Amino acid sequence: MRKALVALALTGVAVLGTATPALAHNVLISSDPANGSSVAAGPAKISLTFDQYVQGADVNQIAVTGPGGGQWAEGPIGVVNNVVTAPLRPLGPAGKYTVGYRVLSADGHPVTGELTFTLTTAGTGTPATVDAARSPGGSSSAAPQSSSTGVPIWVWIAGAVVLLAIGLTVALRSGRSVEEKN
Ligand SMILES: [Cu+2]
Repeated sequence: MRKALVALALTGVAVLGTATPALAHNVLISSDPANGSSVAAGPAKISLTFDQYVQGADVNQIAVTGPGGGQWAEGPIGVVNNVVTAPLRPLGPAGKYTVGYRVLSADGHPVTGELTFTLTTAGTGTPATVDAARSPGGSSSAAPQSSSTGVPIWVWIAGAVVLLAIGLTVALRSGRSVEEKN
């Protein structure tokens, strides 16, 4: 019995010890337009594909910044499993467009990144007046994001299991009545 508890405690410690590296954040695996690509006409939308599903959340954002700082993404952001999309306005000046994103990983952490594509032929569009595409129902850009950086609940559960196991081990070690029953 004691051996089992110690083993359980050690397992819990091992799980906690490897929690951070084992739970990888979402990684962008492809996009449309592709990073570094050139397009002759502005695409209707930006599409980002991740290695794991993305959580639908207000923190999801995609901003597309064009030459001269104009903003070209226009919400709402769509999330379907591991693909996040943002509608684009018809693009304007030729040049480099930077796609910046922040999405909520499957593990509950926000991840950010950016990629670029080049518009080779100027379009007739004009930039947006809002600064980024947002999730449906997304609140203002001033919304607090503290809740998205919390430790996943299972870490607390694993920690509680470890503490319980250690507590039981100590109790068994010092508890005479329990020893006599065995
Ligand atoms: Cu994470």
